[in-house]
Amino acid sequence: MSVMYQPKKEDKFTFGLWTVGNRGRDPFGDEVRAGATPIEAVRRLAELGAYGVNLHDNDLVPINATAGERDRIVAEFKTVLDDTGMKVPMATTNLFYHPVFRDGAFTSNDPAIRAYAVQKAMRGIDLGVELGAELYVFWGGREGAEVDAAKDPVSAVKRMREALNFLCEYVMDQGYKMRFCLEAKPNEPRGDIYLPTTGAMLGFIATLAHPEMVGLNPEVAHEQMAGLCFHHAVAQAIDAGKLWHIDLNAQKPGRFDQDLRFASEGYKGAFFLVKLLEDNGYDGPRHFDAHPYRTESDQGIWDFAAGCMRSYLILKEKVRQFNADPEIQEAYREANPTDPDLEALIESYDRPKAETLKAMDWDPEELAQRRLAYERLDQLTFELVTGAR
Ligand code: DIG
Ligand code: MN
Ligand code: MN
Repeated sequence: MSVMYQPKKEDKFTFGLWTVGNRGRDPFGDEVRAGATPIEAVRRLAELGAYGVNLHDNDLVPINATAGERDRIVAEFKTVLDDTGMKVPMATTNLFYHPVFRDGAFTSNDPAIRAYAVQKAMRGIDLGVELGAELYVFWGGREGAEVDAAKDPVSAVKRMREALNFLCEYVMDQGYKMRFCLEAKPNEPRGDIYLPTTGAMLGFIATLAHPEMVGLNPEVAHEQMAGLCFHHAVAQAIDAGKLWHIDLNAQKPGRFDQDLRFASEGYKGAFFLVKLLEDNGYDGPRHFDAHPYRTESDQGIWDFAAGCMRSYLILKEKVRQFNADPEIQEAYREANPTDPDLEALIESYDRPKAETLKAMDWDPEELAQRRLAYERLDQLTFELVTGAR
């Protein structure tokens, strides 16, 4: 296999423990494989060239573990991290698997469950800090509704804000170096999930008491489930200075959340996503929130993991070729005419500019005639991504 696409620590590839630990259970079928244990995941991913792993609290520490059991498990995990040099850049709380959260966690109608969820998140934050995480993801998988007669959507947003404001204050009070990343999803497992898209999360962050501590963790499959262009959503996150983490996977349109191996579907979108990340100097983890096909054996888990990283590196090389290709770049320049005087006129307001602009004589018929040679540029892109060029 070409060493050109051999992952290195500086690529910052990370995997959730739950990805290579996935046992293949789905709503219509039982487990099909053992899945990797946390220790095995760290060791095997390190061998493949990954930078680190991420985890939900209960991926490592069972929800019913005693304090002593927790400390023993964490100590053993820290030892294997030290042995392999693997990092834990991000942690998160499982606020969706246990039946207690069946009607929500932070947005549950039951104040006792809301309080328990905040307590569980505080303990998850403590664990993340202990493992070296400086990013903490909140994915509200159960924060939603099927029966809107039972739940007030305005109260739901208010409860999410209260919980996150409380937890921001907790991090500040503890003196932790940690920032939060919000992950959106439109539905599944709830009929509708509140704050369903990255755009909705951006609007929500602006309402928080400490918006400077809260960013985004967009996921490919989740925006695509909403019928949206993922890399456009990521572009807005970058523009807002809020792209602090990202969940990479793949998805067929109109399906349930497939969490497929990165770039295994939608090659063109994956190419433009990698182009956006690399062209804009994204320096966060390239995190794979995906899992092997249910048809895979335990050996296939590592084919999946290697494939995620290799596919990213192949697309990264395609981006380099695209940016260096004279014919493509000439077509791109033709598609992006510049006029420094006009651009200066409209990039910021003052009254003289407004009066100059209002006095100008535009002919929309003439403007409409300008050539847009997009067919040629799109064909060149197709030929580069497919290797024909
Ligand atoms: C699912 O897309 C979510 C959970 O797995 C987790 O909270 C988050 C971490 O990336 N993604
Ligand atoms: Mn997903
Ligand atoms: Mn995710």
